[in-house]
Amino acid sequence: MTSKSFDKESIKQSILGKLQRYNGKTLEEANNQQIYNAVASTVRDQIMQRWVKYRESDRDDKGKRLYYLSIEFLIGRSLYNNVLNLCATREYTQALTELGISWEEIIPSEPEPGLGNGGLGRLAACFMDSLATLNLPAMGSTIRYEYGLFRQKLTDGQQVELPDDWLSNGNVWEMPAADESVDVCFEGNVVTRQEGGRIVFSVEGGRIVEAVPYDMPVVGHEADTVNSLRLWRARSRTAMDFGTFSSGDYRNASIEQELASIISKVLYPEDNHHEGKTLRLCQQYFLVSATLQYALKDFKRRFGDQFHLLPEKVVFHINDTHPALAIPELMRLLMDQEGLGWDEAQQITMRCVAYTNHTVMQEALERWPQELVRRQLPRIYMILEEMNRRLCEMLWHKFPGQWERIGRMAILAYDQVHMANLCVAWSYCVNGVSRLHGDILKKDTFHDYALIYPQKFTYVTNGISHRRWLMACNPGLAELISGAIGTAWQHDPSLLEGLLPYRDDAAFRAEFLKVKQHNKENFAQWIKARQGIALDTDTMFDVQVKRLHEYKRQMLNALHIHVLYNRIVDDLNIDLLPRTFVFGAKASPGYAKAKMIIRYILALSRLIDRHPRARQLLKILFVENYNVSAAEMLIPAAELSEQLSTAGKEASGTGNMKFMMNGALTMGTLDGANVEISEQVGMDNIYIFGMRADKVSTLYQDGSYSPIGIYEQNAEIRRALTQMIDGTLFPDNPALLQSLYHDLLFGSWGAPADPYFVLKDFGSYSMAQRRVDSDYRHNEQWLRKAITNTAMSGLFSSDRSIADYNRDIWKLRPIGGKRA
Ligand code: 26V
Repeated sequence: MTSKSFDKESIKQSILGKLQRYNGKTLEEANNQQIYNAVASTVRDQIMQRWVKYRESDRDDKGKRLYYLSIEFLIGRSLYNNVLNLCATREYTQALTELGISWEEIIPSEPEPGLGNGGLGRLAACFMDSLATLNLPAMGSTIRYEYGLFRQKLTDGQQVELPDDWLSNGNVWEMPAADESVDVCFEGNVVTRQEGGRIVFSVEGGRIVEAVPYDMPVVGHEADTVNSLRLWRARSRTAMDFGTFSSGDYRNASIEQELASIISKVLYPEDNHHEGKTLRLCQQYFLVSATLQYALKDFKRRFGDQFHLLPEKVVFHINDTHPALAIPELMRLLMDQEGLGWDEAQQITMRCVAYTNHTVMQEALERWPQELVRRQLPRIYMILEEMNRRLCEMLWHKFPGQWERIGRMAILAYDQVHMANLCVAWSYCVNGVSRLHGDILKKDTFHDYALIYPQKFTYVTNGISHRRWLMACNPGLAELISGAIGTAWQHDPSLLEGLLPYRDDAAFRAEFLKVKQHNKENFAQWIKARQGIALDTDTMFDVQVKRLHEYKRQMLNALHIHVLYNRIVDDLNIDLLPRTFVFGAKASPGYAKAKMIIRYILALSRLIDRHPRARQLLKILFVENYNVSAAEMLIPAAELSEQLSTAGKEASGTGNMKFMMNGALTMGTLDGANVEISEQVGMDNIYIFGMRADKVSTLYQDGSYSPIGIYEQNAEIRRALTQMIDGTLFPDNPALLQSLYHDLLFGSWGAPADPYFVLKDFGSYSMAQRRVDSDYRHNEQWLRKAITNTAMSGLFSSDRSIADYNRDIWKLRPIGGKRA
């Protein structure tokens, strides 16, 4: 890439020119925000040129297109990644240096789009990066939430939520496309009329909300492809009623507008917990209706009304059940708008939609009250009824008399709309996100469906963009790797395996350690500036970062630290590896128990800090407002990666892959993708502990588990648990953690005691941690293990995931016949 626009001099000139034109400022006068804007808009100019060119060539292309529908896209900041994918890092870095600017100064000025809760949203973002890089024609589609996931503050030892006003300074990377707006209709009444011998359905008197698209370019790495991530914003079509306005009734004049725009106002902060809020249902329908209307329009521009071609030319991928209404919406558009009959519309729809499941947690399964759906989306509800009627008729033939089974499999049952059944019954492919998860879907979650459609079920193990999660966030390691094995791994990360022989190279190991040490110091500096906390970078960095959830078992980690603390207090001569335990986690605002666990961790942290000997050996850091940018600072600095989920509960995990790639060793259960990670690196290079998924599942089913026995036998556990409620942690309010204590030992509200087997797995976890303690002291051995992890991580690049999806599910043709 040596085009003139990327030579250092013209980059410098255009940055200075932007500052002058937009801000009337010289470089010396401008602040970091203004410089960021100037730099970003020079990058955007480059992307725009390519984007226009790409879309021109793509406009009339007759190939198949993917629409990746997701209620969340957790994209993170764009500037550096765009520069990286344009292959202009060297030129930009030089230009900035000569202007006296560093990346570190300007990058933080980019607001982070927090349009996702966790794994599912981040996966969607990594997938967009890989799709463009592999030159696969795809559009991501989501909602342009005015407020992303809340900002987390830690105040007085607990989480406080603040709004995330990410758009307040504008978004350099988006382009509104108002001319492609569409109407989405809610409520109203279904009316029928006869037209040429058939019944035509329409909705009258509905509430119309305008969907306005904002597009963000997604540049492939060293690729010509520039795909789009489309963010839909809700707006009132009727705008302001000026009659009402001028009569002085300001409230009523704007009421329509407010009702409409509320749909894209805020991202729901629930992760893995279905609440059934009306507005959430409206968000889901808003997203799918807008996307499908656009997709059909684009299809018609290319192929007219040859709808039988649709399955060959379009695939809609639904990321979990949140966009499941895409199925009845496609039926509606094909029938009511395009005039197809039911059977034809059904045949087409069933071949156009594929579905990924991301969780087996019961509380995350989406079920909507039938009444709610009927009221908000009357025509969609009608279609769901007919879909359900036909489905149950078919099931009746397959399973005569088995009412209970049919009830479990139905779309409408017990006054609820069952979104997962809708997806499984009507998608041509259903996939899990790791091998274990795929097996559990077949054997358990969708067992009934797997009996009749075994060929529908598959799995594609998740992946991460090695560009963002290694090349961009850990340039030191990327450079070290390229110095050893060349740069081809950047295109084909499976080549990282070429690092294996370097385990025996003492000089390489020393360099590897140096990079890690540098990253630890870098992170320590960053956290000192943000939270005022000083870290000892000579201690091991042991990290657990992910959403706070009982099944992820932050509690197990905390309890273990608590036990270590007591050992130190008791034993003046204890020989313990000094560690910094890092946590980062947001709790859903309504998830009381998760918030309680945060309080426990913060209280432990205080307890340790106040003990003169304990604080020499242990430190707990809770990273405030953990998000993509924090992860990019922290993961390269990590040495131990905590992946502690109760086996069978974590569908895949993707944080585990990021840590592995950056040379951290995994401490984990045999859950999700940990299983495949352990196979990649071998048991000598990972710390596996705890019950297996099958054991967990039998123990759960037979209800034989009681933590009381463990409590009675294990004095260390007993002591830590007692201290939770005896005033050791909260002298002024000893009962604060009472419910946490009680739920672990006795259960509550009909829930069993310790439902995620924290106490059950404690012993095994504690043993594995002892092995870490001893192994880390053998520097050379540890480094060999760390290098092995990086070397074997190529399999977990999202480029591999996307290639799998494309081979097995989508079957898109790469544009320009390049990579994929
Ligand atoms: C589910 C729900 C349920 C209803 C209400 C709101 C809400 C919001 C988000 C979700 C998604 C939870 C599922 C999720 O994020 N799963 C994670 O997906 C990752 C990518 O496949 C995977 O690595 C994690 O193991 C899995 O927990």
